[in-house]
Amino acid sequence: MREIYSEIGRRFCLPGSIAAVRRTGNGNINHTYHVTLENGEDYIFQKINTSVFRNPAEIMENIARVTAHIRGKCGARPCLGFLCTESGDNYTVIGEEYWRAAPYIDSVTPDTCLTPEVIRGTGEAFGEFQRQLADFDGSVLHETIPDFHDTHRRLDTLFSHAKERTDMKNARVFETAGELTRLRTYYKEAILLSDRYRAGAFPVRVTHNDTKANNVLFDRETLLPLTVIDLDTVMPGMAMYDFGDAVRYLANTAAEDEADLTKVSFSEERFAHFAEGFLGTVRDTLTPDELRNMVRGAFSVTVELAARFLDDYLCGDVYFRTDYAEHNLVRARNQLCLADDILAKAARLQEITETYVRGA
Ligand code: GN1
Ligand code: MG
Repeated sequence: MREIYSEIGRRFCLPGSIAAVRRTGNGNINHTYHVTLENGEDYIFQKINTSVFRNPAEIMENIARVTAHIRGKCGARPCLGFLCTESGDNYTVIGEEYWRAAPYIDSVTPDTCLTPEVIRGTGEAFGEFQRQLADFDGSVLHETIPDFHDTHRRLDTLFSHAKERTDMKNARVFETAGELTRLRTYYKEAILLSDRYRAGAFPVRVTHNDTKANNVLFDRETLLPLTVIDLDTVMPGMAMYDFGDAVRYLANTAAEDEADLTKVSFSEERFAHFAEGFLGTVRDTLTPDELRNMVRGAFSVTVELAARFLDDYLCGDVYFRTDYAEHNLVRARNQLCLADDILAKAARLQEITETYVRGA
């Protein structure tokens, strides 16, 4: 047992000593551990990635505010919240490391049970989260990662890194020439929404900003959604990107890092189930212009992720967790393939969203 876990347990005043610790979760950023005490109680310990989140105290302040706001709205469902230390902080610093702890919620994630009901439930959960925050004043939130979903800036950053690395004759940049060309072709279409957002064309919502399906926990027995997790990136943002990021992940018939591109496609069925859950929950609170741009949101955020993965590949894999040398390149190719398929199916996907906007 590493001493650090016991120290974390002490600081968060856990009722007993630790019996087991195992790595859990499939996040690309933070390190998450499932901790069991001698008395059988389960907890989650998480080490915050401080090279991604430069100011962890600010994220934890955001989370405290957001969870306090939604606490009264959770009904019988568990409400996400981190434990506090004796001094009342919802995180603790050990050496250079920032740690937080929460009671473990026994659950499953859609990754492991992608039924139509679960996909619809995922849409409802993210929609509900957005509704719960509709009366929350986003201006009090810190921008934990500035310009997080500024697709325009993400693409420009990639192209400028590509240029620098071409000048440096970096091998990786030559390997990715084809992907860079494809991203240039998508540039104009992909930056449209974030440019309009920046110009004030869309309402500023308080959004989750990382709506991967595995950020919703479901009851093991009933398969009903319990809670949304991973609130690190809750910030002011666009409704279309929360929708888009969710379907980018969930409607992909392959994993986000599947290397065999013949397995990658955008499932209209899964998209429809998610749209039904999400739009059914939020459509009354969104403007017609937002509702019209959901499919474009899916395309834009998929291109954005392709750009982010490729950028990380060029920069030497400094951001996302990678398991092998080409991991980020594989992810970028996967997302480009998915973006192609979204474009090819765009008209049909638009019809589907319109059905759920009308409330069928
Ligand atoms: C990261 O760590 P995880 O899986 O929650 C990333 C998201 C990406 C996602 C891609 C803070 O999220 O933006 O969509 O990987 N989070 C951050 O898998 O950059
Ligand atoms: Mg996340």
